[in-house]
Amino acid sequence: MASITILLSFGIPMTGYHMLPLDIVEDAPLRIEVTGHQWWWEVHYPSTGFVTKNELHLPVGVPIDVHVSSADVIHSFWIPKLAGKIDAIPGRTNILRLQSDTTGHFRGQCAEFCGTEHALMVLSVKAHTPENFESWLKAQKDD
Ligand SMILES: [Cu+2]
Repeated sequence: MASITILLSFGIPMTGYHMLPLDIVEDAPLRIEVTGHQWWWEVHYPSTGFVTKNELHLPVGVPIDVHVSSADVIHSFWIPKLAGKIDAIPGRTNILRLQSDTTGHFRGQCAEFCGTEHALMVLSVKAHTPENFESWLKAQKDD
């Protein structure tokens, strides 16, 4: 029993660490909060306070922590070109670290059947150069 406890105490933290898609950094440069709703995505940029609907904007070349939750039923946040799926669960926040290395437009899709309009629960993802991302943020603040 004692040897199992010792092995687990070494094994679990290391396994968990290696399952992360990107290295841990002290401060993620950008935090984006995504909440699933039947049947749309709410995307909140805490550093600015504004919200987009069914659109996620991010700068290329930097790791981003996406804090994923749900307002109603279980959804699954998935941008196939950028990262694997992560569940959006009511009352819980799951964190997905992702990074885009190219500018462009990507499609996100809810990957968990969540009701009659599940298939329409699409997220439009735009990866900007850092300069264009700052311009986009500024334009949102000015609106
Ligand atoms: Cu769904």
